[in-house]
Amino acid sequence: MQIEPQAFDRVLSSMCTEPHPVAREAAERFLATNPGDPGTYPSVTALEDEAVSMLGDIAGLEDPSGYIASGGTEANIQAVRIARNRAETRTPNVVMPESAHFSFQKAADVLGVDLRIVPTDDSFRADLEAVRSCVDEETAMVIGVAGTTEYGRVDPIPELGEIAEAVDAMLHVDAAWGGFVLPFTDFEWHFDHAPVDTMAIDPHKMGQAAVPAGGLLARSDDLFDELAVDTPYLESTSQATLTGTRSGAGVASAVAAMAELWPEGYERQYVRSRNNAEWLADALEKRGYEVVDPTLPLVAADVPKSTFDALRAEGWRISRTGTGELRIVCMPHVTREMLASFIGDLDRLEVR
Ligand code: 0PR
Repeated sequence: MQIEPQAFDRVLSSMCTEPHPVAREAAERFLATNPGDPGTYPSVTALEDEAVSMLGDIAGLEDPSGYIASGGTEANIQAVRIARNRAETRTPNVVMPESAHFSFQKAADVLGVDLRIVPTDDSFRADLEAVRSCVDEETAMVIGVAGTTEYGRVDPIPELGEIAEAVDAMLHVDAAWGGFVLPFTDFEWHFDHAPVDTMAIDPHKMGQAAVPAGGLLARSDDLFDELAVDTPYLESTSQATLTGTRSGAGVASAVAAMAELWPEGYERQYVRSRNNAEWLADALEKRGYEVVDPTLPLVAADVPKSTFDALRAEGWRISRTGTGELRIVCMPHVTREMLASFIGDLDRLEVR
């Protein structure tokens, strides 16, 4: 039986993309390896060290600890787990803006921490006053997002770091999507800009690696001691990952993509994506739609549900924000031609 995968030519909502050819090739070669068992598969373990070191370069961290996770969800869950295990209270809380990804809800549920969700301000970034009044001596972690899922916004990370430090809490930055474009912007988002303890940064999103390749980074190795469990019948003595058997394909493909593209290739891609986002925002504005100004290559616009449905019926893979705006992510596979054809369909199908 032959089932064709989804073609990318009408996919405008995904935060994943077509893997770079070198990433695809590396994934295939390492399909049968398991970095969860370093004693048996040492070559993929060496590659994983390489991946973490390159993620450290991207995220301003000189001597990084970390691993290649199954995705941003696992990285976020593990970061919250580190904070919970380090907390001295039995009733820790975690504070995050409402713009943070739903994976933190899973984390809070699985880990039994109290998740405190604070509003965002007019620019869709964490409201600092709200964060300040929400933290207390039981706050184990403050979360900032560097590239939000819905609007591509970057929270004020240095200020969140100050708030976290004041109550002795950890600071986690979710750069799962933004991490591979932010180095080419002026935003302050990484380990060298703020007292960041942990970060999610996913090669399988803007990093052009094959799925599954998420990234979890930590400022120091001892943070992972919080997660280590003994592994009696493996040659390695402990494991800090959430999953056991893991994808060597994800690890190899992350290394291949980063070795090929960091930094110039990613920068070229960022410029293409940004120009596409600006072109699209402009095209939508000219047609009278209210557009959320793109700060990273992600465009949201107030397009009526009926028009949205007509475009979906035409085969466009598009999605909507929680408040109903059309949302388009300018990933590497999204070309100007695709966007022009999308706008052509919008003109033809729009319901006013
Ligand atoms: N953090 C942020 C900021 C994210 O945007 C996402 C995923 C995650 C964490 C979780 O990452 P994983 O999905 O790798 O665990 N954001 C997209 C979303 O949930 C992911 C996505 C990817 C959606 C591909 C659609 C798609 O086709 O909407």
